[in-house]
Amino acid sequence: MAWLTAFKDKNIVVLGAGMTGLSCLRFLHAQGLSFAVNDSRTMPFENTNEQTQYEQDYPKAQFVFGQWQQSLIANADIIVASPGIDLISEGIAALISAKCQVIGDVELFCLVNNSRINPMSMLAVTGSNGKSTVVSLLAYLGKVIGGNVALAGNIGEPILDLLQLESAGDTQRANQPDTVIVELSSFQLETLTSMQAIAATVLNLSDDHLDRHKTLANYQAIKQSIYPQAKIAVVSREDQATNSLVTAQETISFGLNKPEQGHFGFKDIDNKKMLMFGEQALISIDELPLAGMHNALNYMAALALGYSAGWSLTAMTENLAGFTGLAHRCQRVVSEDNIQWINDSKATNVGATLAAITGLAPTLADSNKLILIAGGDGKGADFSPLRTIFNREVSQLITLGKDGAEVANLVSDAIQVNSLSEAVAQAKQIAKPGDMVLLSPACASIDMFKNYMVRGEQFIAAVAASLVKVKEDSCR
Ligand code: UMA
Ligand code: ADP
Repeated sequence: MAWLTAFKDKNIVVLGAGMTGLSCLRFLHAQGLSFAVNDSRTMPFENTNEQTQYEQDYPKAQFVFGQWQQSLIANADIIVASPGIDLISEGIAALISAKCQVIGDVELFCLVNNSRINPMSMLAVTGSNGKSTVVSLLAYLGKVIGGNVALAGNIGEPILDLLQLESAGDTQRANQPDTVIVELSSFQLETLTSMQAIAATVLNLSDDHLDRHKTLANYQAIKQSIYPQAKIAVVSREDQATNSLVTAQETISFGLNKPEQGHFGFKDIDNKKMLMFGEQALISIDELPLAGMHNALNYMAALALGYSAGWSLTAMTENLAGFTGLAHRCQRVVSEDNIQWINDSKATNVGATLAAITGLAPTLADSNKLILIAGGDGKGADFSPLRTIFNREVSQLITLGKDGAEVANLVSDAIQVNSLSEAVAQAKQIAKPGDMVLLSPACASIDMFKNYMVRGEQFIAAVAASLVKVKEDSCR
């Protein structure tokens, strides 16, 4: 195989020993290749026992931890970089020699996949928001209609793990999926050039990861690089920035207006908002469990991608309602106090919080208030697109975290707190039955929590604790 020849007897360095780095380790080891794994953390493993185990299990791997090792990087012929490592700000880019090939794990997967006799088909999804929802929905649809599909990428499943090749010759394992649905972050797209997807989409574009990509234009260009690597471009009519720049590329669009033939959209029929494919009415939006116009767009993007792969539109539509969504995305928290507590911890950027408020505020009666808990690590984003909607829809803003003060400045009367439990306690004091308390931070969680899931779980726990406290108080 061409790719293996290109990797044999080369100095291969895997940067990062997280999820991605360890999947590279497993893959390169299975190919019988020698390589080094370099991580700037002193102990990327749980403990020294785990490290010793890895050293025993992967004898052809050299583990270098505690710093980026300059000589290793400078002498590398091939670097497989983990997406979370900013090669420029970490000072790594300057060390890399001109002849070195810098790739990511998805690129490595594609090099291998492209060289197979029957490559797995790929459907690729990027965008600032909705990626995980769309890929999960698409994987659900693919499976439920009988396809052999796999889900991989930024969603948390390193894609190389799909290539369970025990030896270089074993390329066609019986259980290999036919179609891989891959969620791609901008970080992964930066090191990807060889994907040959059936279809790809940039779902939407709003400020995110600008601490690394610096400008929105740069971030957009990285996202747009997905299209030349796909046959069909699936684009949003709601957001010009998602359109393909590839001339004469086959395109399927989705949007909230009435669609042209061959595209997805909406039309009011008999007072029902119908999801349409051209003139074909598919299903009423009222019959679908994921609320809000942003989810309506997600439904259409998933259908367009599945349709591109030749999946039956009728079968997909019949099964749309079976997918009930992912945790931490506008998820209702069970409570007995008649307050609507909503966990949208996955809203790690401005666009997601805008979508949450736009979708949820109209569901409140005029007499009920929306209390918003926001703030965290803003990743260099401009929060000003939130100003109008905050002032129009949010009765009380409560902020926390590294950039909490900047978020608080969008309104005149924000309450700033130091912890999520304090935020919940403040909200509890203000909220009346029927009101909504929404955690939709518009920021990443890493300044205060391990990840957005932990933030969401702590929110749920704080809500539960506030209920217990009320019960205790009422017993006194
Ligand atoms: N590392 C260093 N020094 C650094 C940065 C990282 O040594 O300065 C090391 C870390 O110590 C760690 C490793 O690199 O050992 C981590 O690599 P990584 O940050 O690339 O994380 P992985 O564990 O490999 O997970 C990555 C994605 N993480 C990021 O892009 C930050 C995961 O997406 C993805 O699920 C996984 O690969 C599998 O593809 C997470 C994410 O937060 C969910 N993504 C961002 C997002 O969705 O907004 C882009
Ligand atoms: P991603 O994987 O891109 O982060 P998720 O599906 O995990 O996307 O959703 C992240 C956040 O974005 C959640 O708060 C969710 O409610 C919101 N969201 C989902 N789809 C969209 C969309 N199409 N536009 C804007 N926000 C969205």
